[in-house]
Amino acid sequence: MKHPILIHPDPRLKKTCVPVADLSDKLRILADDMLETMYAAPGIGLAAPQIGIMQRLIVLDCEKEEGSSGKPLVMFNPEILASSEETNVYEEGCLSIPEQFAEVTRPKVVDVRWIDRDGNEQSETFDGLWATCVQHEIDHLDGKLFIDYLKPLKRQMITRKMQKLKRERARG
Ligand code: K2U
Ligand code: ZN
Repeated sequence: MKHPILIHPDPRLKKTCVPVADLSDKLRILADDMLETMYAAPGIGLAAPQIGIMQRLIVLDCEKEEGSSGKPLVMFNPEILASSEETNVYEEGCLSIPEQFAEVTRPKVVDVRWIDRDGNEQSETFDGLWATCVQHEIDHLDGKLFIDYLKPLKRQMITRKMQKLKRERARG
């Protein structure tokens, strides 16, 4: 099922999430719900705190080739083991900060280790949009948003726009 996505500012988006202790069918169903929510947004990544679940779980699918069946990844307890010196600039957005975009500089290549939905440890090197996305999602697990990389004035401007959006949505 689709879950509502929390909108910034929200204290749950600033908290550090707890590691997943034991995999369960409940957590596997949650991962499937997160993929459904992500595709419907549409988005290419989603972190559990964005739907109010304060656990270290992210999903991503950055396969953008038309017609490709997509390559959904489910990552429990993802960790960045190494990052390249070389950086990449990407105009990022966030499903929790709708319609706002800004350039963010991040390492171009990252080595990531995680536990997959079958409970097996995986590790892979990501480059390009996959690298940007997996770093954006892991930041969410540590309560970090892409606007935290911006100058204070720009961040405040975006936060004020989101507060206005939330007031309007509350009025229905
Ligand atoms: O975590 C999220 O909010 C989903 C993000 C993931 C993302 C942000 C920036 C750069 C890469 C991934 C996006 O809202 S998904 C929307 C999107 C779609 C295509 C390209 C970039 C962002
Ligand atoms: Zn985001």
